[in-house]
Amino acid sequence: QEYTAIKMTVMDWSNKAKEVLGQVKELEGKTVHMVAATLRPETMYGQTNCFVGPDITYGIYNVNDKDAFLITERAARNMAHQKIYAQEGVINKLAEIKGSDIVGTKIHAPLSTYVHVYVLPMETVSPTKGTGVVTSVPSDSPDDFATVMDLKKKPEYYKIEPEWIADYEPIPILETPTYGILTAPTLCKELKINSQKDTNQLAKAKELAYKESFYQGVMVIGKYKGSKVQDVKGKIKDELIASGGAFVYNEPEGLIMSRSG
Ligand code: ZZB
Repeated sequence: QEYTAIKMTVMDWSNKAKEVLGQVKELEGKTVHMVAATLRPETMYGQTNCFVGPDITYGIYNVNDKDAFLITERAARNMAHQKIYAQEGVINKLAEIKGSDIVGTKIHAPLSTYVHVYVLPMETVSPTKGTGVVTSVPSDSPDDFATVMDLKKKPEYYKIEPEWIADYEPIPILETPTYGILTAPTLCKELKINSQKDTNQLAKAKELAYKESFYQGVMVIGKYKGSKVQDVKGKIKDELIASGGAFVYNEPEGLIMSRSG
């Protein structure tokens, strides 16, 4: 699986992260990027937050003299063999931190309409897919919209400050004949999805959204406004990479056992 890896740069750590990382000498002067794997680079205009799994342990890995990536250990190992680090094959973990401790960190997400956004918790983040860090586009991803709804309804339960999400409304990115300008909210309503826990309905919604957006979608924002998604998806990805906001990340095809089956 080939993903576009989006670099979301840390602007201000949460209080808890400051406590945990404050003593780590190796991080002094380093820029840390939370890296999210996506299949939808054309939707990056609509990023309203970033998700981590609250119970997942992340590492902060050295990339070069200036930069470090916050990702899972598994992703760090995969990246070591993809000409991403200054030293090919070398994994250098500078620190470790739990997802719940990162929640509330302020980041800059490339292309997002919002100047900065916050890191929030999502219960359904898979530790074995992508980087374990997920960028959130509630306009076009049903999982993201459902989770954002949960967070807005029960901020205390999820241990977040309401203002980390309250002012970050979904932004129309593309229009389709079937679902209009807000594909994910429309699908969640039609399929009666009320929470991130509605996993069966969410899988169905995701499938429908992927198909309709790719084959029928037309951009309603950015420099390619008015163009078909199919025609500009690759260009938006290439430009994100050229600007230093993203890179290509390849995920190996699972285990040998599952491959032979
Ligand atoms: C932004 C985005 C915008 C995404 C969208 C989807 C959609 P798939 O299809 O199952 O291979 N993702 C990435 N890593 C994880 C993870 N560890 N745990 C949970 N979700 C993860 O999944 C690829 C998509 O799943 C990625 O693309 C990412 O969300 C999320 F408008 O990035 B996406 C209809 C979907 N729309």
